[in-house]
Amino acid sequence: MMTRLTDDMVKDIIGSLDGTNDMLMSLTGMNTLELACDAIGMTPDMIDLRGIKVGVVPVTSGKGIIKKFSESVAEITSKLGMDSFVTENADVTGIAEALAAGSEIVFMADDIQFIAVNTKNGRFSNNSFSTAAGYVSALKGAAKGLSGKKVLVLGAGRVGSIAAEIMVSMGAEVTVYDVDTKKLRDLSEKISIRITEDVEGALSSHDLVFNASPAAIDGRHVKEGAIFSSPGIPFPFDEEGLRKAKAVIHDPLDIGTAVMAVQSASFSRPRKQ
Ligand code: 2YH
Repeated sequence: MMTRLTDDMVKDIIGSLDGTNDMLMSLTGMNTLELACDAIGMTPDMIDLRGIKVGVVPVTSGKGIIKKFSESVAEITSKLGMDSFVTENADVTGIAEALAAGSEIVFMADDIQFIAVNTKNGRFSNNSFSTAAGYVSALKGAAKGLSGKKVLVLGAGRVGSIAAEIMVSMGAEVTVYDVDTKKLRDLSEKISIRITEDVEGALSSHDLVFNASPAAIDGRHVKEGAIFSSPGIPFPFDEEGLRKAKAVIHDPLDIGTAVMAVQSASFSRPRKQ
């Protein structure tokens, strides 16, 4: 299932960026920039993001423009030190405008893909990988490492599958749940995971959960003291779940966009040692 942000989810992002930064700092020990770098195996001193020109192009195709989406992407990347702007025009005319202004990175999203193209070399980052990598880093920070740890992944869609793969490569013991058992079996043929069809049992026996599912999480099954890294939208927790969880890492756009920005910049900016 493809999750799409709504006007309502996006309307307060710009005002809440400092709050997300503080939340990440206190829960993971990394701020947004440090987390975004960590997600792609770097540290902030390895890359200079200051002044990189970023054009964000609103896209009208499919379900159309999400109010403040492009403005939020521009603000998230500005906070990382980039020189960002939203094009006045949408679609192809907007892309031409971004290129004519000398943008090194062009962000744009339709209903399926959200990408950040590096115009110096045509390489691009995408939101699914970046969201998975960013939230894995957040979980790793909050759990003080994932190697040898048991992690439950809810949802075997694009983000959940990539996250499972990254965490397996980090040496975590990954169990995946999805309502669609075919998706589960397909994934287990590709990477070394356990699969479960018992979401309640899995939730109540895991301290670490990566939630990449759009489904609600019933607080009755949440394990006391569990840590959730939860890119899934809409926000899935009830009061009981929030009370029992030690930490819930969630934001609608910042983490994935910040990782996209740093990764796309890394395609053209040299990595300092
Ligand atoms: O939210 C989305 C898609 N679900 C992409 C998800 C990728 N993981 N797209 C945003 C659409 C933005 C709109 N076209 C605009 O305002 O430009």
